[in-house]
Amino acid sequence: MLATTRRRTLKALGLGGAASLAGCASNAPTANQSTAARTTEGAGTKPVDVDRIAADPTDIPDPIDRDSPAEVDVTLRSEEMTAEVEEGVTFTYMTYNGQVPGPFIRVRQGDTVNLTFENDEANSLPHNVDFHAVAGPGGGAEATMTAPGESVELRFRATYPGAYIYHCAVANMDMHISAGMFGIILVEPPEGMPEVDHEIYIGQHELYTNRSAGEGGHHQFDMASMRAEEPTYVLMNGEKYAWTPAGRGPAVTAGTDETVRVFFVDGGPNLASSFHPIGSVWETLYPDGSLSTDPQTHIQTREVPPGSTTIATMNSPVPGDFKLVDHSLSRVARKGCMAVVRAEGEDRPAIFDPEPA
Ligand SMILES: [Cu+2]
Repeated sequence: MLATTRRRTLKALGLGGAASLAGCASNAPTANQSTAARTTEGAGTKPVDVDRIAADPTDIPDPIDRDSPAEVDVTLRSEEMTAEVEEGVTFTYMTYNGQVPGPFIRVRQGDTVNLTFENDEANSLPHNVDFHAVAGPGGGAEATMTAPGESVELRFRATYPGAYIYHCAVANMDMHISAGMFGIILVEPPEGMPEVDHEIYIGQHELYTNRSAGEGGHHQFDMASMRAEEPTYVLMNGEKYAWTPAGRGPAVTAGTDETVRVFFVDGGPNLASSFHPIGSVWETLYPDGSLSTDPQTHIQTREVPPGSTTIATMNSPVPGDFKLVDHSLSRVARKGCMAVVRAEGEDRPAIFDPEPA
């Protein structure tokens, strides 16, 4: 679990009410925080508000263990906060609950969601949230439009299953999404989803700044490069190589032959991702996060447009590091877009032998 520092202790995204009574309190994603501030090294950077802006890919609520609808309380809090994109490079992100992507929300088809949306009083801008899982005007965007210091409530029923993006949708929505305001709400079908060994959560998006990738110091958001759709960084979970052994954090680990389900969201705001696991294929894949059809099987690379998701599983019979990438590979080599799943277990030369006798 991540140890993060924050400007203040924040309420974790919570589930309460009927869901808690039904024994589903463990569904609440964790967001344990303390209050100290921290300063990065490096000339020209800004003090950071949080050690890691990258969401922990394993921080996903447990599968729904209910056979009837419930009321689910969810709190999303918009927070503008400075953090490192990579070592020596800072950027002032806009976030839901201080992480990129925002918290993974998990409900069951037919559930009623009681959303509290808060706009941190320390923020400088209005924010809101548009859920693609909401059947209603703007996905809730107008209903949740708030100025700094305001808090509003929205009640909606999750009427159709699937994995859906949620994102900020104020007038400069491309800017706000680019700064980090997007995440996944998963609406499980009543019968649930097949059991797997591990689930992880990855969000890709683009950062548009006034400097080059890797140039030290504080990067300002840059409207001209966003208008031209020429991002400085293309990232998974908000930081360059956020969850890679060679980058900022450890790989996600799984045993050989264990199945890993990846919930992937492309926040964009502009670029589609050609999502691929190097050294493997997607064993099963639900295009666009639709759980209304059977999954495709043995898919090498799947395009995920901005504003959409995919749900895919992978497993490896042999040990090694499996890089999750956007196969538009300049984004990997030049702009920071990668995550790693490490498979641990016994070698199997009959399947893969790098040194045949
Ligand atoms: Cu916003």
